[in-house]
Amino acid sequence: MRIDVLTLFPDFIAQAAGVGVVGRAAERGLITVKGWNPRDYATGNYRRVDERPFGGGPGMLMLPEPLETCLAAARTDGASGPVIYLSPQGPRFTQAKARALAATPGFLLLCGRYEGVDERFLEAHVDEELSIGDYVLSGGELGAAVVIDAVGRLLDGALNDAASAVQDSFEDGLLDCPHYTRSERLGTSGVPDVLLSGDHAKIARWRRQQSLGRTWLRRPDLLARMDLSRQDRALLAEFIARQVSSPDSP
Ligand code: 9WO
Repeated sequence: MRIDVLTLFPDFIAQAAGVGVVGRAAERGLITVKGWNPRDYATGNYRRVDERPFGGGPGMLMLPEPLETCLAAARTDGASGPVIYLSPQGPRFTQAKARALAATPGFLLLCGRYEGVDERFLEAHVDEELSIGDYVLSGGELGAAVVIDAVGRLLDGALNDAASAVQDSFEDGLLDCPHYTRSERLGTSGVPDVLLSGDHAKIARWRRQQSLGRTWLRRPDLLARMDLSRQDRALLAEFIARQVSSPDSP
């Protein structure tokens, strides 16, 4: 997969995509993340990339010309796929969207700065908008880093253990179960007995029940849209019954 990022801060993107699971995926040749700086395509002695808005008001906008030349350079270099603009105006970026993007050969991410991008550039060149949440940042780079991380770790071979991707929070629409380390200092105190039992079927059942229960407690909106199996409904019913009889147990 190839991801090309149009940004005034390509170093930030390179850093974010260079560590951890995604960094390793890049070393393995599974993903290439390339930054493109509109500043490098700006003209004039000052290489300006910003300009004042028509209609007045505070702040500056990103000039369309350097963005257009920059995008053309990325395309000539082989960048392919849709141009995605990170902005709070877009539909929410979700795990489902991460899966969909991970199944494509690549895409481009446009990171805005200042008060935004000239609308005519967006109309002409942007295929999709994505928001990572309802807050205003100082630029799209953190959003781009989130998308690259969520997508990159889903690529085949990115995770050392394929099972860990399946176990993840959200991969099956549920929240994660609690985890306990084999800590020398803490020992086994406070660790649920079932995890020390060695009974793997029982452990799997407990984890599934915790996932269902936590989702019910913390994100009932997620459960409402799901279609649980009979077994899952039974596990959840048992969790809820226990919750009612001892509401303060974990
Ligand atoms: C609007 C605005 C109005 C008055 C004064 C300052 C202002 N800044 C902005 C604004 O929305 N700035 C954006 C900063 C311009 C485009 C890039 N920026 C951005 C992207 N902020 N937050 C995001 C973002 C991206 C993805 N998901 C969530 C937030």
